[in-house]
Amino acid sequence: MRKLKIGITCYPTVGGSGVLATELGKMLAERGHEIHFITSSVPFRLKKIYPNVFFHEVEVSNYSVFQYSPYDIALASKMADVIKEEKLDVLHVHYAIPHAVCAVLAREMSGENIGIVTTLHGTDISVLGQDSTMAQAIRYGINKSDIVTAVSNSLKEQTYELIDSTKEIETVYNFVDESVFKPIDSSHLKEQFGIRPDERVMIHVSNFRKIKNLPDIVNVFYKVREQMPAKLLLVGDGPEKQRVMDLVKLSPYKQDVLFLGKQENVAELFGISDLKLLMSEKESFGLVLLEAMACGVPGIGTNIGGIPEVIDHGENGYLVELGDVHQAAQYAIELLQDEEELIKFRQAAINTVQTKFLAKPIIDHYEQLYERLVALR
Ligand code: GMT
Repeated sequence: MRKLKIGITCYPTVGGSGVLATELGKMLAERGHEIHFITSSVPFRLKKIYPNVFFHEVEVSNYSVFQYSPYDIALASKMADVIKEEKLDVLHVHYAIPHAVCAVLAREMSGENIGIVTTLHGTDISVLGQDSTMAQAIRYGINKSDIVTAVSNSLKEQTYELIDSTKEIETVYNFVDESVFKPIDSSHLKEQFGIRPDERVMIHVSNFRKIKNLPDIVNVFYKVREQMPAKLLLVGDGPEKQRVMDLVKLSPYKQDVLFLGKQENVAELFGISDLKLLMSEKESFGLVLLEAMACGVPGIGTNIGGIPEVIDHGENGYLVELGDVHQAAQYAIELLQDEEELIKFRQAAINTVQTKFLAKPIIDHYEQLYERLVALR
């Protein structure tokens, strides 16, 4: 395939959509494409230097007349500049609001007939799609994009339900970089965290928003902890963190819940983990679940959104109804007490990633979408 100039816009801070967009950009760059990130800061997963990856910072004016700084206008203007100056072939935006609308505006401003791909990630539809101040703009961004993808079938269906649009939406699953997320022996970390060899380790990684249902995670852990020695690793930061810390302080098991904050090398933490918990009330996919599975850590997740497209119940993890802490704990206890079964689940988790969510075929798919767009112009 010929090498393209691809603009990528995403939220550059911690969050699944930004992670996915950045990993995609890096892998496209490794295939020889020229990548232009147009974002408010350098995407946090963009650690390595690539000669063909460029960063265009969106700077927002704080002019005193503005009651609110117009980020969306600044982003659209920057996109238009980059489209023209860098002669982009494609603009791929992640998360509908405001990125899809800004891309459409930027195409108009630039006067160039550039192809726009919009990838829907989750809360841009499941939360904002129900917000009357946003729904119309989301529909506009979707309808005016040339290609729209969603990260799961569930999100695609939800988009049709919530956003009155007839635009064709293709499911392109999230993927993991298997050179980073793989089974790792990081057992030395156990000692550093004060985890004894006889203790099981459960892990949750997120941005600690309300929809992640952190109290359910902690309550599942307490029930497990009543039955066996165990530790819970809580990785990440966000608005709910203090509330969860306050909750944990009251527990007799407070010593067993470790708040690790934001961590760079999550794969190493998965290397010491036996089970991943994701008890969210909304989750279009659950990228972090996939990252855990790639490292050989099975998950227990809610039967919500795209999670059932990642977890095969009873094979590589378990699904429970939203809020069913009791059932989740039951599954966890059974699995963690049965070493042979746990090994089977660990292997099944790795197999699922290998067969359904490997980076290569998914990046191929995105490349085909770009190629289709470029051929039309
Ligand atoms: O909810 C988050 O953690 C961040 C959010 C985002 O949009 O940045 O994640 C969404 O996109 C991820 C990548 O596609 C999905 O794996 C998450 O399931 C999805 N989050 C929700 O739907 C709540």
